[in-house]
Amino acid sequence: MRALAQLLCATLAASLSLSLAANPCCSNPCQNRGVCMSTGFDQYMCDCTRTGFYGENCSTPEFLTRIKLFLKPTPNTVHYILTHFKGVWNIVNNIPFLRNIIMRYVLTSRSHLIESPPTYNVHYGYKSWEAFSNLSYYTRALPPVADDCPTPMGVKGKKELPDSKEVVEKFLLRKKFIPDPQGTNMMFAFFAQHFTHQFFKTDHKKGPAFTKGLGHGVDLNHVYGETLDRQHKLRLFKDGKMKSQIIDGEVYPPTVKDTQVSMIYPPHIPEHLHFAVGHEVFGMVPGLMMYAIIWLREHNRVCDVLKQEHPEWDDERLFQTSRLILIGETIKIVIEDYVQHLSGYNFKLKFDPELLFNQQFQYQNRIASEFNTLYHWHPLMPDTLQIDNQEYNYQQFLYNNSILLEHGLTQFVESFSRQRAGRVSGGRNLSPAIQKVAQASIDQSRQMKYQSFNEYRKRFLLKPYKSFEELTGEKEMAAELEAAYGDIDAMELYPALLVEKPRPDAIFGETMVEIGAPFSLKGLMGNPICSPDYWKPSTFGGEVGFKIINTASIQSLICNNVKGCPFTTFSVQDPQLTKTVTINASSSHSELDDINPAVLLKERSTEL
Ligand code: ACD
Repeated sequence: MRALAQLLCATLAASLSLSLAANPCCSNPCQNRGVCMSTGFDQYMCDCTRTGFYGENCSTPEFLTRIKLFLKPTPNTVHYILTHFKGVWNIVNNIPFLRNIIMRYVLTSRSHLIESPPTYNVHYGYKSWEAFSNLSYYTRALPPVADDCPTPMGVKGKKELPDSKEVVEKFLLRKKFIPDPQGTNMMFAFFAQHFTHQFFKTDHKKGPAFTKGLGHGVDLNHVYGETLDRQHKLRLFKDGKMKSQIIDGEVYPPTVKDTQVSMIYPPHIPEHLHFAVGHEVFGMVPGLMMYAIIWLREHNRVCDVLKQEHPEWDDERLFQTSRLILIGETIKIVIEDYVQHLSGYNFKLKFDPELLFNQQFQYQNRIASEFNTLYHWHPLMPDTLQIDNQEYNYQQFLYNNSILLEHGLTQFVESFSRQRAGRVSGGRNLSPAIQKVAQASIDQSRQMKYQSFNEYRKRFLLKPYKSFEELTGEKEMAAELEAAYGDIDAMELYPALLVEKPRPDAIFGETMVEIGAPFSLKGLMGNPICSPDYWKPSTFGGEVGFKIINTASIQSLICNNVKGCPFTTFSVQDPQLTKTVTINASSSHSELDDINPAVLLKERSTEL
């Protein structure tokens, strides 16, 4: 009897110790992007294949790697060079050969950091056919922390993470609005929100790790609808055009009643203001509806241009070709205006798919969860919106399409171009009106088992921070963060991105750019229209369509579609420059086609 009891105890102890033995990969032993694989319950091996490193933990550099590491400047040095020496960059920008070499380097060095084809997702921390083929998951840059790890971040930090509400209140909430030193304006903020809603489309019914955006990139589903059914409801089926209505002589989207397209509007909004567009949430924010209207007008304008060139084409071909042109315009604007603005570089970025034609590059993309989380740039939002000298708080602004009709698009563009957005990194700049969104980002990151901020830094070739002070660049928040998290290696990705010390006079800290840029450039250039078989005039209806893409800018988009061609950029300008000068308000949109924004700016600045 006694012997039996002893045997039982021994078996129990053995099985207990087995189940308690931590998964050896929890401590992230493999360095330099080596892959950790458990071998038995308490052993692991690191797969260092093609990392340029070897050894048990892939920590010894090969000879060539050693030389590369020695010669490679730090990201902060590169950033400094790119954001200074304006005179030198002015020369480089004007020598196509040099500009191309540098742009090619930017594109390849960034996109090589993105696995393509994609690898992990929330349920698969190892390669699997399911993770590759199931498009309804967001992919992952790093596998999730395994369920059997001793702490939420693997082995580092406390057993429990600090309360997410407290994290938001202590470190993210705005005390006083901090304007972005790069001068980012609300035209930028709403462009960002509008543009990213085409590929950040979390399927809340399935959970934060899933997306409804099966195109995983710039497919303009937010203009045309995610499904064929929605697209067909929004189309006119004549001359390739989308349905629209005329209000006070201007083009607006059709109503929900006219299209039977589902949109989210609260019951108190009158039916005639239920505008129907590609994305069902765009009725919520008039800034989003403004861009939806502009792109709708642009689509129908491009159809007119194409029809003139191709009277022989049917509705379907005009529609499909216009869509490809608008995708091209979007990518051009995003690289040359939007990313250019964010970067603060004196080097002039260039959208030219040909730069990659002699490189190894996969024309495919999969949106990563971490990219979605990183892009929660809510500190951009000011406390109130100012339109035409009228101030709107969020309650007055949201779901209020009537203000679009009241002020008109010209006034919207002018006002948003003037209003400064908030700085994103540096901490404590989130409007209380949207604090719930930030809290949800933290909660969802935890649900999706994100690895620590420092693991993400390593994944994107950055040195892990050694202390909270190094992360924030100050002492007060650093001490409070240390008390909350216990260990810098247990700091979470999202709050860290928002409290990180910004680069000098910049909107972001180092990590936001060094992680954000690879996802962005891979996503933009991985679009099929950038591939050698697509990137040619015939894809876009000939030279005329190709030219629309190659000359697109945020200014030309506005000029071609908003009455009076109000001046715009993605940053606030000298107020002298931004005064509206109506250039022949009676001009039809197509007459404005050839307006060159550089000339416009020059004309305006000399006029004033
Ligand atoms: C570089 C270029 C400069 C990068 C500067 C800032 C990048 C920071 C965050 C991402 C910025 C923009 C995102 C734009 C587009 C997203 C497109 C996704 C398409 C699926 O140094 O590399």
